[in-house]
Amino acid sequence: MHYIDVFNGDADGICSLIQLRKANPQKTRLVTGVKRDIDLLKHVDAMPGDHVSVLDISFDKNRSDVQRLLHQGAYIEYFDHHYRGMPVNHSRLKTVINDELPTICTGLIVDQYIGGQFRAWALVAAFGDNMIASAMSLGKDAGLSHESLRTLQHLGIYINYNSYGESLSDLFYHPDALYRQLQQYDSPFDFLREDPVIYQTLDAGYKEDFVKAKTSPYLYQSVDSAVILFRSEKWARRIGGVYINDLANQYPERAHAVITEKTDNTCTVSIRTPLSRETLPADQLARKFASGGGRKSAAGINALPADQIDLFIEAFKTHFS
Ligand SMILES: [Mn+2]
Repeated sequence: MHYIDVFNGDADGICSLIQLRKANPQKTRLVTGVKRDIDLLKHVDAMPGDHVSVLDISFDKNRSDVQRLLHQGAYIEYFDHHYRGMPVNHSRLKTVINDELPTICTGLIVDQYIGGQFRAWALVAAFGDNMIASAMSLGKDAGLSHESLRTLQHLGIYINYNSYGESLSDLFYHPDALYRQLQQYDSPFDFLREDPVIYQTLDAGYKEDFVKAKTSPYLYQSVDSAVILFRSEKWARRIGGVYINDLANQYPERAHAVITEKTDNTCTVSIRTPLSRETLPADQLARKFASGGGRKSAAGINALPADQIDLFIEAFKTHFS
């Protein structure tokens, strides 16, 4: 009987699994990837009695593999906050999914599930998913100072930043290696004190990429929405997703899209609903395109054909005006 942990390579995925495995230690096989690699369950095969834990990847995108693994005799526990779609009922499947609230991430769902035992890691997860208000209020309730919370926020942003790329070679750290490093510490504060190099590396990379991001052209800009184009370069593939969070925080009235060219004549698109008017869900717009998906406040399209950029911009303008 084997344990297999399948998790998104971003801060929310990594910090969700840290909490789960601290609360329930097991020797496990890890399956993860870049942030946009979300149909991860297709890489998993199970034997009868195997335990598969899935964190922070859409149930909707993995449903057929959930059914296949159940058929193979696996037990599955599934924690997530992305679009679920049609549920599956099975005695060996346990789902802890909340795709209703834009203020809850997988890290906070796992935090509730294990009774808040490793809360600081849950806060890193929430900051990574840009759920600042949730993280701040939960952190203050836990008695953390504003300065400590800022520290966790930076760590969340940097781990999230590390997960963006077209392939693993764009990343500073492979998410499974990063998980193994972080997992050694009961608290992110211990990690930061005892192993400062990872943080320093991501901090330097982030700042360097961010300076370059600011020079990127706007394809469209109005008072209530903005679309930015990033060329196909390593730094652009890394910074796009966190740069857009920064813009969303800076201009809460505005909807944002960052289009990043890939090497195969398609683009990835990141979309953020205006924080101050969460009227029209971003995932609704994203799902109008073949490889689109995500959440109400943050969504994306994994492979938009380059010749559909204009089509997307029109749909984006209509959706958010
Ligand atoms: Mn998440």
